[in-house]
Amino acid sequence: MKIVYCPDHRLQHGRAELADGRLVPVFEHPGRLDAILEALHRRGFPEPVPPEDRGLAPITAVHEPAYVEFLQRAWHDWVAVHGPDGDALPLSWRAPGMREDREPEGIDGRLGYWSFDAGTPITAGTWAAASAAARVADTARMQVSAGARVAFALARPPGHHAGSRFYGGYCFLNGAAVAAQGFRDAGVARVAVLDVDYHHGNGTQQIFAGRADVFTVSLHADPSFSFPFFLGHADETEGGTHMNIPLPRGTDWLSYSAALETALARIERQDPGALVVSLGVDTWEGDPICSFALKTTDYRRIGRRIGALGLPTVIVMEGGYAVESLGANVAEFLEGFAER
Ligand code: SS9
Ligand code: ZN
Repeated sequence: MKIVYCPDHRLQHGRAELADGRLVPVFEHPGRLDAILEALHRRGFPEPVPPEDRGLAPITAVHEPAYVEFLQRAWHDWVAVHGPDGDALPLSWRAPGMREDREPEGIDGRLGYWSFDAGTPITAGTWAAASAAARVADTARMQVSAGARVAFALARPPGHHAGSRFYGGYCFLNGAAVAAQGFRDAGVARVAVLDVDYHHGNGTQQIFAGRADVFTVSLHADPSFSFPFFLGHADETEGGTHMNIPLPRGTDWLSYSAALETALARIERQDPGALVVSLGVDTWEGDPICSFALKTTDYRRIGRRIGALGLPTVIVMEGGYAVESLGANVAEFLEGFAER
């Protein structure tokens, strides 16, 4: 198993997010990857390799250039108005009936224009960290295109909530989408993306909506009670190119495994030439911001089951906020994947 990693993830370390009516320390922080790296090292996984830099092309293959330019400039523009002492957080968004066609000029308006939540701070290092994460996913995909059976993109900030022209849910650039589009551009006719993060992969769904060449599937907490709230219901099939499996609070292995079988059967029917897995382990029973009930040993079973598809696979790290168990949960998944 190839593991790709870049220490520049540390450059994204927000001070605060708005959660449950309070500004609280961010849940998505550099210590998450420290914990995973340490667990993989201890269990004898191969040492990670650094990403290659192929410029902006892999990013603009799935994100609008104007959005990418906004991300590159946002901190600079924020500091010019508000100074460097707080994170850049949006406070206002357009509602139905308001203008979609006019990007505001000031940074406060532009933050709202390009985002969908107030939990995703932009900092001095956001662009550097998010673009490094995209390079990690791109390089993992290149490793698989070059013949590796599986590569793990050990990256943060995560990506599956980021769409072609919006950020939110701790995500800025969609690494799973970069990898899936990379497979397509390398000649794979049909690619599948399987998102097992607790949260619905709304960015990935939006980026590939209606595209028969990239089939996307997401298993997640029902948006009727969980973030991202406004996408992720079962009736969103995007003309047969997408599948959502929303699940209730308290979902444990018994019901999760049944949903996983449904997703895998659908992927097999699609007969893809490559698979991208959005791996979130915030489905763990002790996650501080989620409400599923999977156990550490369940991740081995999930990994084994996905690995049994036998597809060339890129695994992209997404969520998981219980730092004490992150390493074990990810390692169990990867070991299960590599079995057989
Ligand atoms: C927690 C706020 C939740 C969004 C979570 C995004 C997870 C990405 N009180 N904010 S995997
Ligand atoms: Zn999540």
